[in-house]
Parts: sequence; structure tokens; C-alpha cells
Amino acid sequence: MLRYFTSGESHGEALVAFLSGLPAGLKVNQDFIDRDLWRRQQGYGRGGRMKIETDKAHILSGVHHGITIGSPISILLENKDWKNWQESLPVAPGDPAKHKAVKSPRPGHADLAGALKYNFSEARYVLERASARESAARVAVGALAKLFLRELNIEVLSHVISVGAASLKEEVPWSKIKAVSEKPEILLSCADPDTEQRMKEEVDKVLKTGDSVGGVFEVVAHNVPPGLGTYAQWDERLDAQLAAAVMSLQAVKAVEIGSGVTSAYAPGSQVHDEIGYAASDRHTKFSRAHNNAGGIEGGISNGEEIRVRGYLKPISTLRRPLGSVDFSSREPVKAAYERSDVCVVPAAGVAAESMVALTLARSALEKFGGDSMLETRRNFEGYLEQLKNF
Ligand code: EPS
Repeated sequence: MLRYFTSGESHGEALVAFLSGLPAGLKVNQDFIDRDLWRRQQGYGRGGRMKIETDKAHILSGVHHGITIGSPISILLENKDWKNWQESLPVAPGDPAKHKAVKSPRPGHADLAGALKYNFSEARYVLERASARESAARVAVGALAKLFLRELNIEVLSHVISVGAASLKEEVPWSKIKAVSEKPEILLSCADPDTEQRMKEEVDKVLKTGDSVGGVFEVVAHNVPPGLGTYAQWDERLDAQLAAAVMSLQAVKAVEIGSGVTSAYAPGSQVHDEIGYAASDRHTKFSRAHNNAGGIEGGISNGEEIRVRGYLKPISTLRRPLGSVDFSSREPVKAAYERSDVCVVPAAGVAAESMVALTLARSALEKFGGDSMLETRRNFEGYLEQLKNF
């Protein structure tokens, strides 16, 4: 069973991620992992922290001579900003006078709920772990899941569909999503240059006003065979697992599979993807007129592209803060402000790719098993043969 955990605070010494359950013999490409970490740091509207950090995966265990050895993998990501926080956020008790308290909770952030839950008198420790900095650790292990999926010819990428009021209307084909992900520079990861310019204007607006802006990303998993996940038990449904995985990302407030939201307002005859049958080099000769189901029917992948959208609320740290209450005096004050991003939609898309890749890799390993890549591939190829002969 593929399992993963992360650890680390935004301004602590490092982030750490653990991944166990990958078969032995998977080639690990360091540049591939670091490229995804870089992609997560990009995007117009990112804040000052991204100028400090250059995230690189320092693999501590589970990989030797460039391949996985079947033992748990741990990865460390240095927080370069730690040098500026050693005195105010030490591991040892330290000097309380140097503590940087977060005195009034930000509406929308974990600050208040976290302080109440953990009985903290202010929100510093809440912010530290709730921060989206943690998603860098998920991207590191997610890149390993992607490398595993690539061995099964499955690829996972994302693109941005909307930022504020600027929105793409048309479905974007895989080739264009791939081209966006390969660009040497990332603006807002939108496949259409005119819409991307309008997205940039949305960010410029909030930069001027001290506000923030949310949006929608879409993760696409390409070339997934039919048969991952099952309707047989509620928690084994692939769409349920993907929804939980993407929803677990910081600032995601809704998840949609395929055209799930608009489908709720349309008659069945306009929603369901009619079935055809014709010679093809895909996993099966069964084909679909369109893909409103987002590649999943009955909790099982159906052989079409898996498309999962994440809806992001605007970042909750505002330069022109909303009303709040001082933790100690209980008087009305403005919410705390600390350096922040104003738009993170492209970055959240990269983090969501990781969550989708980890979910699909776990599901593939449940179906095909294997302690070595040789064994997993053999089982996988046997299944593909079965599909061809269906
Ligand atoms: C982030 C790092 C953080 C924030 C952001 C995401 O760094 P810092 O807090 O030092 O500026 O930029 O986190 C938040 C938006 C948040 O609300 O906590 C990162 O690496 O993605």
C-alpha cells in the first residue's frame, strides 16, 4: 500500500516527506523532481518568500544508485528562510521576547479554529503548519508517484482555467496542457495567451488594492487504463479518493470531476458520454462522444482522460486586512498581516497534480501489486492484454 506523510513548518528548519510502498527498481530522476518543485514556486502573484527559496529534493533514504530499493523513501526540503527565524521560532525554549506572535486571526485562515483547538494564546504555531508551504513536501513525493505512473505510460499535468473573473470556456486538449507545462517561464499556466493576459490583469487589480484573488485549476491524467478504483465499497471509489486528495490542499474549497457542476443543471441526454466502438491504439476499442464524466463512471476509471478541477478561495492574508479580534484584549482590530502571495492558482495546480498522481499510483499498485517494477509491469501488461482481447 502506498502511504505518505509530511512534516515541517513554514519557517522551521526544513520540510520532510515520507513515501513508502513504491516497488523496487523504479528509476529516480532528480531533475524531474526538482523541476516540479520549481513549477510549484512559480506564477504571477506569488509573494516574497519564493525569492528566498529554491526548493530541491534532498533524498535521504530508499533510493540508491538512482533506483528505489523498496524501502521507505524520505526527502528533506531545506527552508532557506529558517536562518531569519532561528531566534523567533527555535526548537529549544529560546527567548520569549523574540517570539513573533500572530495577535489577531485572519478570516479564512486556520488561525482562529486552530488556536481554539490546540489552546494556543495566539496563532503563530497554527500558521506555521497550516501554511501552503507544506505542499512543497507533497510535490516531492508526488513527483516520485509520477515517475512510477510514467512506467505505466500515464502522465499527470495541470493548467489554469480561471483567475478571478478571467476564465477559459473551451476544454483544453492534452497537447496544449503539455505545452503549458514545458514552458521555461510560468505566468499563469493558462493555455490561451489572451485569457492568460486577462488573468494577469485580475492579479494586477488585487495587487493595487491590497486584496487577493482565487480561481480554478484542472488536473488531467492522460492514458489511464479503465479499471482503477471500484464501486464495490464507498471508500474504494476513485472519484471519492481524488476529491479528498485535491480537497486536502490548502485553499481548495470545492472539487469537480469532469463537468460535474454544469451537469447538475442539464438533462441526462446532454450529459452522458455516448459509447462507440472502433479500431484504436488506446487501451480499449470502446470510445466516447465526449468526456463529461471526467474519465470516471461508478467510481472506476473508464479509459478516458481523468479531469479533476480544484476551486481555490482567494488567499486569506490581505494587505488591507478584514476585521478581526485581538486574541488577548478581545477588542475589535484588523486581522494580522504577514508577507503573502496574492494569487496561487498555478502553484496549487502543481500541488494537485501530485495529489492526483499519488492517488492514481496507490490505486494502480492496489490493482497490479508487485514488489519490483518488473513484477508490476508484468501484471500491468497482462491486464492490458486482457483489455485488448475483451
Ligand atoms: C508558501 C510559503 C509561505 C507563503 C504561502 C505559501 O511563505 P511565507 O509565509 O514565508 O511568505 O508564501 O503560504 C500562504 C499563502 C499561507 O497562507 O500560509 C509556499 O511555499 O507555497
